[in-house]
Amino acid sequence: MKSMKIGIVCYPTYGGSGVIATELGKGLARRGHKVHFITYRQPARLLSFQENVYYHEVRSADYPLFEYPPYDTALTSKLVDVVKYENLDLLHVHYAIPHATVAYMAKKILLTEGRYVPTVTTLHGTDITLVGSNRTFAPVVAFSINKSDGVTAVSENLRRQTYEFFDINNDIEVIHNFIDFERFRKVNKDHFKKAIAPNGERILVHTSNFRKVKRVQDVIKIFSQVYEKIPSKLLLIGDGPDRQNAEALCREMGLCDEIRFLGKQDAIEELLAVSDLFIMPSESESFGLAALEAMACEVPVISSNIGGLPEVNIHGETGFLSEVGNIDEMAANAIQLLENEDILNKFRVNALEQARKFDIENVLPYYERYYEYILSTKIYDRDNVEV
Ligand code: GMT
Repeated sequence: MKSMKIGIVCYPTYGGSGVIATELGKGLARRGHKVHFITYRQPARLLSFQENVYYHEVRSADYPLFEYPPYDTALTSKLVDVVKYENLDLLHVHYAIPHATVAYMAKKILLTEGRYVPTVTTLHGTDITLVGSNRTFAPVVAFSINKSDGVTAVSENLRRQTYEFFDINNDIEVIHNFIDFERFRKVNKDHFKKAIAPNGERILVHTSNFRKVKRVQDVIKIFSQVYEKIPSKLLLIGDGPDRQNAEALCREMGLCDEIRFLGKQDAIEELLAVSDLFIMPSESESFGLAALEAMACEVPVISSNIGGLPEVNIHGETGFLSEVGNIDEMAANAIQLLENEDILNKFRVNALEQARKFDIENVLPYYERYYEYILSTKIYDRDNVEV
């Protein structure tokens, strides 16, 4: 396959879309493509040197007149620059807002100079389900999706929802989230286990950005029911707006000694490696990358039956799914699994087997073929303007 020069635009934060974008870029670079990341801060998973990886920082202008620094304008200018001077073949933007819109603008500017660059937008979830469907953004989101040369969604469910919420006349290809087994696999971390659960207690775990949509309080309430029946500990990994409320609930329930708030952690896989059960009671979840990470480390999942989660977590095989907010059922399912070592082990094996379907090594060629297809279609200008 011919090596390509690909620009990747993403949020550099700990969120799932940034993680997927960064790992995708690193994976493509390993396969010989030149990958240029363009964003406002070095992405969390891009801190060490890698062959074929480049990073371009976007700096927003600061001026007393601007109450809100015009990031979109700065990003557009940077994209025009990088496409021109690094001679990029394609721009792949992650998260529709504002990236798909900015990519369209950059493409149009470049067209005025006779330079064509196709754009691919990957929809990750909240850009459609929470933010995108907001009236303020909706017309711009729909327009930008329609003007992208290629559009991918991270689950069948997200694809369906995008067509339901917006007036979309573009094809949407489903390319699921993926996992790197080099990193996410069960490793022996017995010393961690002894420190966290000194008396052989079961370990339950939840990782998220502690936003309302993650329903972290439900995690604590589920744990409280499990704890009544089974000696256990709960690890809460991540940070965000709901952490204070979660801490207050732990105090109210008298569970402070059993629940540990670990904050943001880099080596999540080491904590997953000692965990018995992953809890994801989200209100909305386009895919549930955190659940996949757990499954790759042989941890079964108790989750809500929402969004793309049923495409990842198979009910009665890799874990259990319940309606959002059905804490009693989630707790009962958790207890059923944790009580029986044989069943738990069976679910562990199934979780790993299911996770293998999302191996990054299989997904990378999929993206390459998709890029090649987009490059070969060459719709120079979706507005039908002569160039
Ligand atoms: O989960 C979050 O709130 C972060 C968010 C993001 O865009 O960074 O994650 C979304 O994208 C992930 C990667 O594609 C998906 O695995 C998550 O399910 C999705 N989150 C939601 O839909 C709530």
